[in-house]
Amino acid sequence: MAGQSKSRAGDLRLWRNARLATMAEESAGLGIVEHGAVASRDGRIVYAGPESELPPTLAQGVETIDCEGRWITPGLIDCHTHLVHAGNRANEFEMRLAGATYEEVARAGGGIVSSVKSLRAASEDELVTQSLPRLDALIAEGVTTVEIKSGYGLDLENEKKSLRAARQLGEQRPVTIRTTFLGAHALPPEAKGDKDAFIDLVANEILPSVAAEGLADAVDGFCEGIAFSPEQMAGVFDAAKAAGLPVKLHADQLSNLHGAELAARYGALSADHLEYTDEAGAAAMAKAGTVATILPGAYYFIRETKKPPIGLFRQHGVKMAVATDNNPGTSPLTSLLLTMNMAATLFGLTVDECLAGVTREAARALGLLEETGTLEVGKSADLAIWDIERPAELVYRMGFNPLHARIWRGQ
Ligand code: DI6
Ligand code: FE
Repeated sequence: MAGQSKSRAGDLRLWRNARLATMAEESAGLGIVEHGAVASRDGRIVYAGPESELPPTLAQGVETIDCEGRWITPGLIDCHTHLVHAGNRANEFEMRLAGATYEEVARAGGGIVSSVKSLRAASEDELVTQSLPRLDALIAEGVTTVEIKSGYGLDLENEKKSLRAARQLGEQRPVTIRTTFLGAHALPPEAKGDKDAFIDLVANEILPSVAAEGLADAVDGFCEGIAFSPEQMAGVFDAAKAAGLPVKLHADQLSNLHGAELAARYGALSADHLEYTDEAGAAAMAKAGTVATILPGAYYFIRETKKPPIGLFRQHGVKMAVATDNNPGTSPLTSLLLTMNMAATLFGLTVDECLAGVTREAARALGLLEETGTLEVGKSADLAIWDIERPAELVYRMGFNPLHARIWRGQ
């Protein structure tokens, strides 16, 4: 699979006899086209609409795929993952099941710090090798774009190693990888409890160096009592701004520190988790156009009971993305299909919201809406073709994969 499948120029391809969920914003609901066709040239969509209106020039001498009535959606997008990590924390999971508290787990060497230790001990190639099966699990479900955060390195060398490993994954598989620098994820042991000094290091040394090497497409942080304060995060965001990078935030996951408002104030692409976000936070996000990224895997896995305020997001017109949050501590989840089911079952998202959340809104949360996330002319020909009768099946099933074919950049 390596290498050779990346962008072959000059190809004109046509997928016909399909039902489309274009997810185009201006169309109602899923943007359904019952007797549809999609054409691509050089990896770009040149037509998506009714087959009867296909321009004749696109119908002749073209490599044609008969979809036999199957559904085509945009390729899925997982817009929030910590997919590059080393080892796992199944041992902690067992301890917790046996009744251990978070503190006991931490004292036994668990928590984020144990993942930091494992990541620092792994080479870049080992990280790639360990992360590929997780990426492949996503790809097998029609995912064509994945965001990957650093945040288990927590020093210059290891943060860069993580981001390079993430970029390497995009060279080894036909998938678009977007990298996010999450230096402000946790306090590493060598910081000896001094959060301000560590934030200073992240903002003034690690971030500028990561940005100068072009290793990150965005900057994220964990704004929480057990992590960093809004003031500390603002320092990191100022540095991101100076480096010309957009920001995102893990906000209001375990308590309401008004992270959603902080994210909105910085014009963040997204604020993520948001279980404890209040109405002021939702209103601020709506005004700033900051996407709410809903992460039901973490909510489920840590047995959180406070649900994100979906009603407020709807009321204020906040766009919602849905993602796995794949990470070894709070969401060891590599199925975006199951994630949609969780978002619907646990939080009451509709089928349309779930599907928009893993396509159009996930693209928006990555600043990629011009590039992917809907079936519209000019965008990358990233498609998922499904053996289903109705789109709701993609949300309804648990642990079943109806993917028929997956197209990335027209291939
Ligand atoms: N929020 C989370 O739930 C994870 N990171 C974050 O910012 C936890 C990551 C871990 O435990 O490894
Ligand atoms: Fe996360």
